[in-house]
Amino acid sequence: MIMRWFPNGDDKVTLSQIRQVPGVSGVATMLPFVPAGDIWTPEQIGSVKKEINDAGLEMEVIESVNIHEDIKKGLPSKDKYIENYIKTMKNLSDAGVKCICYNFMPVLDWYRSDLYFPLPDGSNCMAYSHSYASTLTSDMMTKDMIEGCNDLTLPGWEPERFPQMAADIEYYNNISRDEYFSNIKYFLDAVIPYAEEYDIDFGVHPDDPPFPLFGLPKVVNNAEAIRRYLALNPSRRNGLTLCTGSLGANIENDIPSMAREFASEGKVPFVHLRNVRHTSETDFHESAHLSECGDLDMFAIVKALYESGFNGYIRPDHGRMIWGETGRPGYGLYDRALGSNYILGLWEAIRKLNT
Ligand code: CS2
Ligand code: MN
Repeated sequence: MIMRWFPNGDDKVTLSQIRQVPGVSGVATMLPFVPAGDIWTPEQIGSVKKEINDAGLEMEVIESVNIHEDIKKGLPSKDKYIENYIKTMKNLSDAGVKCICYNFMPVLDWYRSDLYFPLPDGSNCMAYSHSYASTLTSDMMTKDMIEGCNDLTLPGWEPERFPQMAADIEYYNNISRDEYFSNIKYFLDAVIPYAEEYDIDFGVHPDDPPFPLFGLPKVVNNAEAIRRYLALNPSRRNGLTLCTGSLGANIENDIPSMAREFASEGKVPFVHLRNVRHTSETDFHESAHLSECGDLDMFAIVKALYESGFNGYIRPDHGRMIWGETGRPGYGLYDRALGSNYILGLWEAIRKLNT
């Protein structure tokens, strides 16, 4: 069980706080100030690793090493950025990293229409309204996200992305989903042999939310798309980050059955466990992790993982803001700590009933 943590003073939650959450042994982290496409140097990686290890925690998971837009677009310059990506993988592997979570979403990494949606119990959480999102231009969306970020970077909304967003959207509107999948395959075929050599599992993060915005191709939004993605390169290293909240935003997705299918193939190195409550077919807010607080059956999901022999990393993903905490939306300490221990409790009960 790990928690996400942001280095370089870019997190209000401290490593010593995370160290005190029972059962949490490490963090998923990243270098937020290295632009996508640049090499992460051994020095940069080493200093973050030292800080994490000195706090008594492990750094075995990176979320994310972002993919340069030229790779996603399939431009000739992609080879240079892929070469850099492989160098970063080597440097991470030398530092003991075992898993890289990344995404292949064009332009947008994730989006919520409300970062501070109030819940009846006085807490707040992130929420999504598809009809609202559909009225926005990319500039309006960016403005909303920057205003809501509480002076912390929002992962996936790094300022370097903003200037070319509108032009990028236009670019993707002119390529087909098949072309997009061939760009993914090109990337996977280049990096996965090195993932094998460097002993690193790749876990692609699903599209969040799983509904199309700005006419952009959706790539990892249901079981069929995941099958297609994993089949692009058959190595076990080409895996999935099973994010229950992202996939669960589409009520048609059966998360326990996806967990069973992909984890039993050994293709799930990393799981993001969180719950969502739907307010309509496309609209939802995030909720506390407990099954009864949302629409997902956490017991069924954890059981499916257990029974499929899952032995990767789990993090509680997003949480609500509770007990007056302020900070990066989704990434407060308290609710994620509660969520992690609820999940660990489910895991212990299922394990003991099975042995
Ligand atoms: C998402 C993403 O899971 C999450 O927290 O908000 O930012 C996710 O980290 C990336 O898509 C992974 O590449
Ligand atoms: Mn996630």
